[in-house]
This record gives sequence, structure tokens and C-alpha cells, in this order.
Amino acid sequence: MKHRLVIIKLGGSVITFKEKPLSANYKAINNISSILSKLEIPLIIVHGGGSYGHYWSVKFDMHTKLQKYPPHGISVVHSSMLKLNNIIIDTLVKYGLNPYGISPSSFLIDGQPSSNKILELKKMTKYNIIPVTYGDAVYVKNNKYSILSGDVLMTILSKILNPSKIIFALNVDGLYNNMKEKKIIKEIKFENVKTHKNKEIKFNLMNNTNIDDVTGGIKRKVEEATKIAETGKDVIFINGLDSTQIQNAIQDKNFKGTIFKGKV
Ligand code: IP8
Repeated sequence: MKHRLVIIKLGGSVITFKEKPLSANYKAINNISSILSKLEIPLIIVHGGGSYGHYWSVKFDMHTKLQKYPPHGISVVHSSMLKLNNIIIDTLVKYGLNPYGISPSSFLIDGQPSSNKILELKKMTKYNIIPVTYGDAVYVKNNKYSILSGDVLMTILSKILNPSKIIFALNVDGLYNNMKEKKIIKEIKFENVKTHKNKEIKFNLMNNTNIDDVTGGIKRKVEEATKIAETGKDVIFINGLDSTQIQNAIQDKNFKGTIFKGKV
């Protein structure tokens, strides 16, 4: 097995039906697990909350802001994420893979990433384990919590682990030029987004947000991709409901989607 780490975020809209509370998309999870089982690649999976975590976060008015939240809300949001994580873990196991569910709280100290702990995740992949972490209600300190998005975890992990590939699997074919034409942008250059050279792209990317998403939908993904691209790494957006695209992206083949090119 070659040691080129891939980090993939399975969006909540891929692994759940977002409009139907507490409903996992087993077909999508099976397809993805099946594809991953053929690839033999060191892998870390991050997944979103979809109709599990987001559903309960909205109900208990919990969001990314660090503050005191109702204890029952914290408990229920976390418990729903454990359930979703377990569905993913069980499916990966069914396909012969070796996933290991990891709560983000186990590698954050006072809400801040612990490099030592995070480096352990990469070590685990060397011995054929697939760490599977997720967005969650995380304890920070002084009885304060926040909803941490899996998208933010992507930035944290990418900065520390230096992966060879960073992939966001969405429920659409990539990032759209705008919401009217819905043309997929094939390539975005960090420099263009950062310098506002291409104001239209930046504006449209930042404004196609799903309001039901407590962590910020596409806007958050673009923000995190920009942070990752700033470190010189490319970020790929593909449709996770089309598992062939996951395979193509991982295997350096032509894929349908958007590549957000890292800073040169
Ligand atoms: O879907 C959010 O993770 P995301 C997790 O990756 C919760 O933003 C608990 C809503």
C-alpha cells in the first residue's frame, strides 16, 4: 500500500436525506464503501451531520458560536452523530474495511487541535485503519460548547497531516458559477478568489447557502477550501452520490467536479 494519504469529507447531504429527519442514505453509504474497499489507499474519512446532527441542532437552537447550550441538546446532538457514525462504520466493515470511529473531542484540547493527537490518525492509516471522524457538538471549556463542522475538521486535519488529496463529496457535481445557470466551475484558482479578481465567482460561491444548515452549507465549504488552498494544497469537490467520481478523483483520473487550486 502506498502512503499517500487521502482525506475525504462525506457531506451530510450525501449520507443522509437532509429533508427527512434521521434518515441515512444507505444506498449512497453502501456505494461509497464498495468503491473505497477497492482502492487500498490510506484514508481518513470525515462526515457531516445531515438530517441527524443538523436536525437536532436546529431543534435546540445550537450553532457554531461558542456558548452554554441546553445540556439535553448537547446530549441529543452528540448521540445522533454517534448513531450516524455507527451506520457508516458498520457499512465500511461490511465491505471488509477497517474503520475506527473517532470523536473530534478526542483530538481537540480546549477546542484547539492537538497536533500530537491528530498525527496519531495518520499513523493509524499506516496500519490499515481508517479513522472516521465527524462534525459534532464539542465541549470547549467552562461549560461552553459549539457545533463544529466537519468542513472545519477538513481544514484542521489537512493543515497538520499534509495529505496528498483533499476531497469534499457533495450532493451536486461541484461548485456552481451561479444559482441560475448552475454551470459547474471546473477550476478555481486560490489567487482569483483571494484577490477578488473574480468577484462574481467569489460572490456566487459565498451566496449559495442552505439556511437549514447550522454550520453554513456551501459558504462554509468555500471558506474552508480557501484556507486549505492557502497552504498550497488543491481541494476537490465532486458528487458523492456518483461514487465513480470518488474513485476517479482518488486515482488521479479525470473526474467531473471542481478543483480549487492551491496557492502557487
Ligand atoms: O455537516 C455538523 O457537521 P457538518 C455536525 O459537517 C452537526 O457541518 C452536529 C450539526
